[in-house]
Amino acid sequence: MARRVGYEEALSLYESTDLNMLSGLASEIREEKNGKNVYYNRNFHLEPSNVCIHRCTFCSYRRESDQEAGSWSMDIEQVKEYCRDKYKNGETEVHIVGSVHPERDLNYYLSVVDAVRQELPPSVTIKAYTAVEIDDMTKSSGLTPAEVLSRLKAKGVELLPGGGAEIFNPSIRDQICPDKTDSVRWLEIHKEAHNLGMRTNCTMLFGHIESRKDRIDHLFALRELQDQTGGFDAFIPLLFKPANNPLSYLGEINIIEVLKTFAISRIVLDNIPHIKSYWPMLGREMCQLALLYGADDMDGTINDSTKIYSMAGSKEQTPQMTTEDLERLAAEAGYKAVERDSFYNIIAKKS
Ligand code: V47
Repeated sequence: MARRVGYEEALSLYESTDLNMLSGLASEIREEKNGKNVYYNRNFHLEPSNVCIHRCTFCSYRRESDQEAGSWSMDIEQVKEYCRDKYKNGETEVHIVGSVHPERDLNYYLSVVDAVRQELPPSVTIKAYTAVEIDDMTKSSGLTPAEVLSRLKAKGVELLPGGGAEIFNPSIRDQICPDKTDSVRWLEIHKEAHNLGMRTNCTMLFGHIESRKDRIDHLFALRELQDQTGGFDAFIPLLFKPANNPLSYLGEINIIEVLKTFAISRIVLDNIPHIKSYWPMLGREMCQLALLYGADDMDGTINDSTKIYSMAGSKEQTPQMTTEDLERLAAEAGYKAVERDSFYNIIAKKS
């Protein structure tokens, strides 16, 4: 599919129930871009706190205060201890994402990055903080997004994760994350990061109260920014997991819709090189199936370091995979797993 897909065409492809056709179109594009490669890395997450000022109705992870059962907040010593505990198998990336804690400010977030940098070897890339957390840092410091990002970059943050995008439609946002960074600001922060030479990811939370049209609008907004900056490396469709949150009554959407969403994402986002099938959220089987609908990246080994999805009811209650597990999943789908660094450079296998 050499030509760019228009808005109406994207919507009508989404209506189709011809999964073979969608898989074929998406696979053709993914193979043009990435051949038979399925990328993964050796990584772990650091989630410094789950105490959050925002009350997103899809979230099972947040706690209201440090006094509430099930809450945690790490001090700098605990961040260092955590890094020592999790860095075990030649990991090349730490992904830092947490919450918007009512009492933490830019200085704390900079100290976390400092601590991580001191504790881990230089071969470990720091991917840190969503646009929502960065927006909060601008508020607590009075600095602009570009100034906050420059300070984070100076401390060693090289990439931004794609979280906090949810669904850009303001009326859906009003219902699922009313008081949070809006879509204009989310896009502005990523644009600033791209202007500073930082690579970033982007996401879409789907399968809750949004429509297919909302998803297409979201994808088109991302495509438009990517046309301007070229700064996104990967898009991650995040499937809403319904356990233990105010939207639990919705349940989980069906697998056909999930696979179609992967395919449509791959078809519309013709300017974003990678589509990530994030297994801690999808579970291994669905992650593997998404490889046949346009995904070319499985994220990483994780080393049981993220709670966002296990708390929301993912099958993966202690998410960790060996490189052999990841290689097997890719091979069974007819692809070849290759280890990458955070910038999608291939890491040669030691023989
Ligand atoms: O923004 C929260 C999502 C995101 C739920 O950049 C939920 O490589 C589903 O952005 N069901 C944070 N999703 C995680 C994130 C991410 C994950 C993996 C890789 C990357 C990357 C980024 O998690 C939030 C929100 O959209 N989320 N709760 C839930 N119940």
